[in-house]
Amino acid sequence: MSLFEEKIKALLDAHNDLLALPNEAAENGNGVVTRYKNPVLTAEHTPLFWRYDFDEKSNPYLMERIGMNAVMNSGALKWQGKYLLVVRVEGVDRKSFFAVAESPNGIDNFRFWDYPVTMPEDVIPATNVYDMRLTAHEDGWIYGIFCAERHDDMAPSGDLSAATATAAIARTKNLKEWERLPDLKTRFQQRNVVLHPEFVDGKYALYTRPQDGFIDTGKGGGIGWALVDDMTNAIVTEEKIIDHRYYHTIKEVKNGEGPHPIKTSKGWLHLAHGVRNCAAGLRYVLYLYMTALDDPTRLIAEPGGYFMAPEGIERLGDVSNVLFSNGWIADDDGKLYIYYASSDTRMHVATSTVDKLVDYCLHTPKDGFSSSASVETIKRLIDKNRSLTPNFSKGEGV
Ligand code: M1P
Repeated sequence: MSLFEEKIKALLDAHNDLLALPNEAAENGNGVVTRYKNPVLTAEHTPLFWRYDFDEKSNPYLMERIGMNAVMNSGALKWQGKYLLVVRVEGVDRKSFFAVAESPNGIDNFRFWDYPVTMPEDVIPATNVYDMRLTAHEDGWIYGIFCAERHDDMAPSGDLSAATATAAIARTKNLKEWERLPDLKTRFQQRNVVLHPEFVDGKYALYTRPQDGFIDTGKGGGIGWALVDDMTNAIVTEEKIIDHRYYHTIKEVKNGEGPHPIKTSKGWLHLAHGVRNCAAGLRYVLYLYMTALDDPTRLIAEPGGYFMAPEGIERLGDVSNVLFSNGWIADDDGKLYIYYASSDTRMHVATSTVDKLVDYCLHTPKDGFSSSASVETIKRLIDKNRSLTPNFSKGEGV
């Protein structure tokens, strides 16, 4: 074996070890979700043949030719018995693209398909695309709605950061060939647009996030709801906010729907992200809420605070202090796989069950919007626990 061949073998062996690494549940969960020790995907999981030219003549030093920077915000779908992620992969050139990775069990052994997704362009090509939400709609198509970002040509000349965010729409039957549909037409810029899986009043229903600017939601914001007649020419004429932002909460600055909600016997179960500002910058956390089965715009449960926030290594990355989720999978037995990215850098899984998260939503106290309200809520729980055991205050209770 030549030295070049030996170097290739060493690369392949190390990569195979990484892909085959078993994942284990982390200890000390809070009873709501179980985290796992390893991320399910990192930039290092991307195939070596996307990154290395294995021809000794053109790459005698066996150097990486195309670098990958991060994998993050991934749509998720159980498909043909496999757990699939449509991953946002970001190259070192700062361009994101989509690539499918699949796992036999949802918690480890995720492997990318050979080629990234070739996503057709809309009339005006996008500079960057990211954060796809997948919906296997009852009309028989699998839709992917994602953000298409373009330079804002209305910005003063020389402003190279000004951009616009639009909800781009594509559909597929096999996750390989994608049909691009026209971008969503709406008065506002949009990110975090998600297709509800069922028709509502015979129409397609979208969760939206109207925003006045590219980053700032401004006066807009909140998770919105809009009905559209036709996904091949989706036009939002009316949009109403169903999940609002509030002062001094985890979603004070902005929020956005995660993946599409899961239908349960007690209502639609939603996963979303909330953003607040602090001296360290924006902090993104995940929260849950529920809406009514007979009217998916009516909130029926608003547990206070976050459900998951960055912990340990999750706090660090390209955009630190961020958890973001746009994909989850509910198995037929009720087991739930929540796929989330930490700090815009890597993908993780956390597991729970639909029943547990419904219980969490229905029994976690609401945000009382003040410190004294929070204290009263805690006191009610203490009183209840004291009534259960006289030795409670000595730490010998329950
Ligand atoms: O950097 C954190 C996230 O910021 C944006 O989310 P939102 O539109 O809610 O502010 C997106 O760019 C998202 O991709 C990113 O993870």
